[in-house]
Amino acid sequence: MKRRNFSCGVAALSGLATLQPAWAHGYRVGAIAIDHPYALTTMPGAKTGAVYLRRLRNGGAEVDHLVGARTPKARVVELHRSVVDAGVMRMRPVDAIELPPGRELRLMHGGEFHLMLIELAAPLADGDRFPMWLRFAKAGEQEVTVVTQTPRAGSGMGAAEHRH
Ligand SMILES: [Cu+2]
Repeated sequence: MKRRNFSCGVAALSGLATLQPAWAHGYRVGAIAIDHPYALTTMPGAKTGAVYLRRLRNGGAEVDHLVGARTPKARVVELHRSVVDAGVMRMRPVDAIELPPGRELRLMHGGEFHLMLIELAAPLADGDRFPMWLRFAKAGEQEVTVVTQTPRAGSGMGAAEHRH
């Protein structure tokens, strides 16, 4: 299952690279590099949404953790992990996402981790940009701009993953 999710993420990545190169954006805080924060569009009336990071890289020599996030777009942001439970994909809040030294992690739709927006102030529309602060245990806090985009037809994993 994990392998299948990974190839799905790669497919979405290549789609972004060819269709919307102008959207690529990145940030750095301490030893942590944050590549392309994005959200997927939500249905009208939706109370939850999700934010993803194309890549999170710890270039330092020590482990760090993503421990939280906040944005004016939602009352609360939770760190979520998708797990397969008796054949059904479920999301569970986690306290932290580990970033081992010298490693990179993909937090893409269809993947293992995402940032869940709880009680959205308004639905997320294609092209919306909004600020989010990511908090790392060691590196500290970094403001990023999240770009909202429509999932590519055929990737299909995002919608399925977000049933609570
Ligand atoms: Cu979630």
